Amino acid sequence: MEVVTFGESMVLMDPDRNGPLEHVHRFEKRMAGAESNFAVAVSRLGHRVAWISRLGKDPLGLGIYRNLRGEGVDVSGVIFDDSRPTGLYFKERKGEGGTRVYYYRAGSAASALTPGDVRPERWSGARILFVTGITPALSDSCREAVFSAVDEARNHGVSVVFDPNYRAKLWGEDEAGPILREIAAKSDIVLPGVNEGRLMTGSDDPEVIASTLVGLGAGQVVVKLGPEGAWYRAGGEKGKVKGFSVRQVDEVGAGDAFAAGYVSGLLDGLPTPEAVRRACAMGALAVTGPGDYENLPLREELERFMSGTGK
Ligand code: KDG
Repeated sequence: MEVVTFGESMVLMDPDRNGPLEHVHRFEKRMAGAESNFAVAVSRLGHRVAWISRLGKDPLGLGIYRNLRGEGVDVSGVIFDDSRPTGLYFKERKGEGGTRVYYYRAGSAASALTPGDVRPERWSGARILFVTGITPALSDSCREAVFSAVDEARNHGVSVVFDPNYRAKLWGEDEAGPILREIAAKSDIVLPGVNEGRLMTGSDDPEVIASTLVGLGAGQVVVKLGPEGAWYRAGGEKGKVKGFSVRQVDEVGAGDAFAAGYVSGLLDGLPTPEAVRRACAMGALAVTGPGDYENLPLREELERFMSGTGK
């Protein structure tokens, strides 16, 4: 397995119209979860990826499991829990691709993940471990699982890629800031947005965010700037890469796609600015349609988009 990730996936209830949820009556059932979105993206780009989690032993959990297996993601490390449900989340559409989320995930199967579930023998041979700042917000045992996996990865020479993915509905900034900073300091690659950068460093300036995180111990930092592109710092190299302009339909999932693009660029041995450009293209494509992972491209589609010959 080249890439390993773990975290919570949920069923997403996606409304058929914009506006306050109390007036929406029809929803489409979809799949969501930052790490599984990432895993699908990596798999569609042609790399081997394993996703580890706990799912409820219920139809929602089985649907997620089958869906990911159908996407070519290795799900052999998934544990079904018959005492806790699969998590659920509702999206509210605010127009122009903007969203608000409502979680029904407290006490979910995934929130009972433990360090022992992410056993290193499962991922021997892996080059990358991808973790997000959502998992440590879910429960104490999830937080322990993240720290122990990061330490194990480092001991085994596996590069740790960290997307802070701050979710205000799960925890407050005072609690999240120090934890996210601690994980970032142990990571080889950190992929914050500007808000997450501010949370971890106190600065809104991408260059300062990157240099502060590197000063704390992070290897490389790529700060996401949305449609404007990204600012990177890797070794002695730094600079800005221009983004891609698309019509945004649903903003959720862009960061996961970005991370997958960057990781796939690294696995393919691309120079940093080109890996960042691929990451930006992935982020752009992810927002062009509804759903958190559905619009992720196959490698040929990504190449066509990046060469300007179509989506
Ligand atoms: O990055 C997208 C995810 O945030 C979404 O799919 C759901 O994992 C999710 C979360 O916790 O918000």
